[in-house]
Amino acid sequence: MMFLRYALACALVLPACSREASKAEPASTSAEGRFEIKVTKNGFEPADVKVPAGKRVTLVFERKTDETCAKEVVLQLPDGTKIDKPLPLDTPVEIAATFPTSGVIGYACGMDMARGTLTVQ
Ligand SMILES: [Cu+2]
Repeated sequence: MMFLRYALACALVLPACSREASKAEPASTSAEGRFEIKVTKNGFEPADVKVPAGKRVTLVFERKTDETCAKEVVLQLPDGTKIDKPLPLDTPVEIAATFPTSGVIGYACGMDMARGTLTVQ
């Protein structure tokens, strides 16, 4: 007599992928001095933002699409500080700065393809 024994004991239990999606950040209370710039498939919108000279301002970048290469923003401040920040999808990224003198300051994506400007006045 032959007994064939098949042991089928392959049970793979994959743990469910749990996402840590909730990270509550306290929103700034003052809207004044905040300038929102969205990244859409058209690029930075609005492409030019007017900001006051000599005042502390907060630029709030928020990328709203994956159809863009602008997944980071590169900006050089008047004092020479280079800011290079990733822009995660649907996440506001704040850059606080003071622009002492009027003029036009350009910024771009990491590859310098999508561009926008700040008009300081
Ligand atoms: Cu780019």
